[in-house]
Amino acid sequence: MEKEIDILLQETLERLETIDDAKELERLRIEVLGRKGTIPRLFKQLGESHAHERPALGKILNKTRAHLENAFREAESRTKSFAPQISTLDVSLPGRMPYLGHLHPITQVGSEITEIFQRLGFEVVEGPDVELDYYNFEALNIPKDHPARDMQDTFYITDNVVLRTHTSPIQVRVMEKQPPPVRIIAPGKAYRCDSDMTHTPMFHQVEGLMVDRDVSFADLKGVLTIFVHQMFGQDVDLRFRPSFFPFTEPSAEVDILCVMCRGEGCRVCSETGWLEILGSGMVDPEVFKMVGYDPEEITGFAFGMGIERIAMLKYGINDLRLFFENDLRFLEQF
Ligand code: 2NL
Repeated sequence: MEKEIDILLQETLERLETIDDAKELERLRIEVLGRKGTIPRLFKQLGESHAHERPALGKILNKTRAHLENAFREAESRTKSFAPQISTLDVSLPGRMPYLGHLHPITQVGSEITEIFQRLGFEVVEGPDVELDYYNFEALNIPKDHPARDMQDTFYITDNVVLRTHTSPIQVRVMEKQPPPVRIIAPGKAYRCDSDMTHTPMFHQVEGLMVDRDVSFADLKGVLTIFVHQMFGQDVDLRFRPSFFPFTEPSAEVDILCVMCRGEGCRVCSETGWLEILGSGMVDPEVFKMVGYDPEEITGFAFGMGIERIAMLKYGINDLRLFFENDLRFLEQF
């Protein structure tokens, strides 16, 4: 029996050395130390042995059991530290693609708009977001008591400094600096103290201006028709509808046939069949006088549009706030 105990010990220790899997280790532990395992069987056998050799054999068996329990504990801690790495790391798995960023949809649509006008000979100009009251209002024939200057609409920095409420002051500064001809496009941020479903305190605008001798309303219609067809498609119907702005006379707003219902009338176009996309008009003589141009010699047209609005119509987006939340699930679609 002593021989049998020794063989069990040696064999078990050898098998333990080759095991690195926790399940296999547990199987061996049950086989040797478990309730119906080899060690308990040997203890039972001990009871049947001769009384004179029982104390010595009992001592050996106890020592062997303690030795094996120790060896199993050691093997267990070894499988714990190796096994997870061996079983979960698959070196053949393809790597994860790095996320590629791109321009914001408002930046993309803004560029698309300015590129159309650049191809027609317009030059891109920029200017300060913080403007003098003079360039934002006064020079554009917006008098001191005009509703557009209301504290509710304009962010005032001081009495005569504001956050520009449109990008027109960029164009006033250009006209003040250089004589006609002028053919410019002015993209940028604009600010209004307004926030609801369809307004954000900061939005993006593109304005355009063409000034020379003999620029007519026909030129305005020609240029803006080309723009609408390049932006929304050659087959899109448009109309020029009389309107009013303090800085243009006459003024016209441009509508396109509703992209949702094709003129039938729906919720998007408030049952009119048409969608307003921009405002325009012939530059008011008062504006020319302010920048030192002679209204008897010089004429011109100007227009302005909100980039968010154009982007919403082009992509069928119904909530303006999506552009400002920076949720990648939205932005990734552009
Ligand atoms: C709109 C309407 C418009 C202009 C902007 C302009 C600029 C100068 C002189 C005269 Cl320097 N006019 N800009 C003219 C008509 C309409 O914008 O609905 N914008 C979002």
